[in-house]
Amino acid sequence: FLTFYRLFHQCRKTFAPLNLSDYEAIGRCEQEVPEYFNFASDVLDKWSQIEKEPSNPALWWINGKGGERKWSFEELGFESRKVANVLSGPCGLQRGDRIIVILPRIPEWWLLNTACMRTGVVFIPGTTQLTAKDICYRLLASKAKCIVTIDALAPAVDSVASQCQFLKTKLIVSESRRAEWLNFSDLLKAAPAVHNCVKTRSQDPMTIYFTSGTTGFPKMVEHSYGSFGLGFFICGRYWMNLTPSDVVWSMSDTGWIKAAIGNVFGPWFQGTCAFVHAMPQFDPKVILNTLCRYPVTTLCSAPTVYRMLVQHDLTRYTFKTLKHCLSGGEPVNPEVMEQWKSQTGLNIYEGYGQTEIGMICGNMKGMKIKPGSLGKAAPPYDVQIIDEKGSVLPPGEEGDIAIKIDAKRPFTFFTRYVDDPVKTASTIRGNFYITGDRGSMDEDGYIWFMGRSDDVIISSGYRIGPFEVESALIEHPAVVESAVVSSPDAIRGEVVKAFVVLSPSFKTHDRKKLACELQDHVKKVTAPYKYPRKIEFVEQLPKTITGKIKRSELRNKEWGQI
Ligand code: BCO
Repeated sequence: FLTFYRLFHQCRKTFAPLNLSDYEAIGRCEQEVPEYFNFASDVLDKWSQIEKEPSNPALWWINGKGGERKWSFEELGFESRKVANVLSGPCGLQRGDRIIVILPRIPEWWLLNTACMRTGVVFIPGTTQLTAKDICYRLLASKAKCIVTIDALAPAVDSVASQCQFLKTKLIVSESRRAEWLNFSDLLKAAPAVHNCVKTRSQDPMTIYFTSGTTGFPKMVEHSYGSFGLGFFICGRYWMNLTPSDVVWSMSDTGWIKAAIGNVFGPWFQGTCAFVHAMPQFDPKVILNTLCRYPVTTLCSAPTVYRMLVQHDLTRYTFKTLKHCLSGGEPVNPEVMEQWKSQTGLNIYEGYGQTEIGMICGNMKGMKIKPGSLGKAAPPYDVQIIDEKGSVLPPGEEGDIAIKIDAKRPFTFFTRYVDDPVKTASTIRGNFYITGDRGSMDEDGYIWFMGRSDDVIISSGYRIGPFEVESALIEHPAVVESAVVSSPDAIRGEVVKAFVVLSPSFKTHDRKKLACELQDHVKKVTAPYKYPRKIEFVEQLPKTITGKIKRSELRNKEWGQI
């Protein structure tokens, strides 16, 4: 059937306009966003009809143990149409339904992502570090009808499934069968190959990310077909500097927007190969050896990864084809850029953005890099530094990093925090969207990051809400109360630090052992990346007159500002 299918597509190749200059004009807001847009049918299927030279695959996946899969755009189309039929057939999903996909870096994640676009099912990715409690919260908050995961996480899902009244279907990606779960590969084998992609409006919801804030549990950031698909064109072309002959390796976990930028929309808009290493455990040597063995031209990673890589003697490695390096998710220090450059000859081009708004600043290829700066505003954004009244500040003055929105929101913005209009509205001050980050702009328009204006912790590129960690800690009998703040760290930029007040019966316990016990406890209750890497036991916490914990006082002490 595949041979027939290929022949059929071969015949269609000449009728395949993919007008990238239109998408560029839309990305720059020089052309209206089309009423209808679907990345699968308007971009991926168009690439599959174009004779590309060189014929790089669309997806190149390896697992480091000999496992490898390479799919052309055509094969990606073929497989993802079958997955679309799995979703709308046996999984019983309809357009607008929501699906939670918690998968490691395996090819099925890319198929499901694409299949959701084809069916109009709203894709909600999650990191595999999520615990049963995190999963339960996400299932209830999103009202997802289906969840997809692997063997390792199926017991966690089963342990909470009975509490999740909206959940109808569990789909497992596994070699073995599990009771009450549909098996992905069984269904894929039986699925028909023909599927008509739904026609989606640019404003239709496409994906939801759970993202942490200062208060409460993670909020649902909703993106549309326009904001997500069209929104990443400029980023892929100018920041990532991608062409059809490039091979980009973006290391992000599949649960974060960075995976969408670096592994899906950024590369695939430009016809570029997305290279993926399964890498279940982070290992700098594996990264360095992979760069020596595979023709990766573009590397995209969190600064923490670069910090870990420069601990090694990089001159011992000869990277096969690497020519462009990118970082994002947290600030990269000038020293690390310097070390990377002196050992590899390559610059690191920093990009800055958020789950809500994609990439808003960047060091585009060819631009002068000012180490330590986030670069300049990226089209279509007008980024400014403003004061608390919403007035633009002059160069050099510290204020809120904000985006001018004028009459209408940039089309690249998230549509809303689902079920939270108050929170959605709170991001706007006058004519500006407030990022929650503080910074300044220099005379040349470069933005300099200073820190968060709230209590959110950015550690190793993760956005961590202190409330989530404090809520996990309080579940331990030793903890009376705690305050969680950021603390400086040479490798991770900042780490989570918990100030803990112990209950009387635990005061005589071995503090070192107790700290480890609390760390393990947090890793079990919530996603382990949030665990407090530093713990200090205190008699009491600083509080306001109304009893509110003064996290800022503790944070300032950590960062030496008191
Ligand atoms: O460091 P530890 O060993 O003490 O702890 C680690 C893990 O060992 C532990 N853990 C993981 N799974 C566990 C577990 N413990 C118990 N049970 C389990 N099942 O938890 C800790 C997790 O920390 P980690 O994820 O930082 O691990 P690691 O191996 O040090 O990874 C380093 C990085 C740099 C690869 C990782 O931190 C990372 O991927 N960071 C980047 C995050 C990212 O992509 N952020 C971008 C978000 S999108 C965005 O910012 C918008 C931009 C437009």
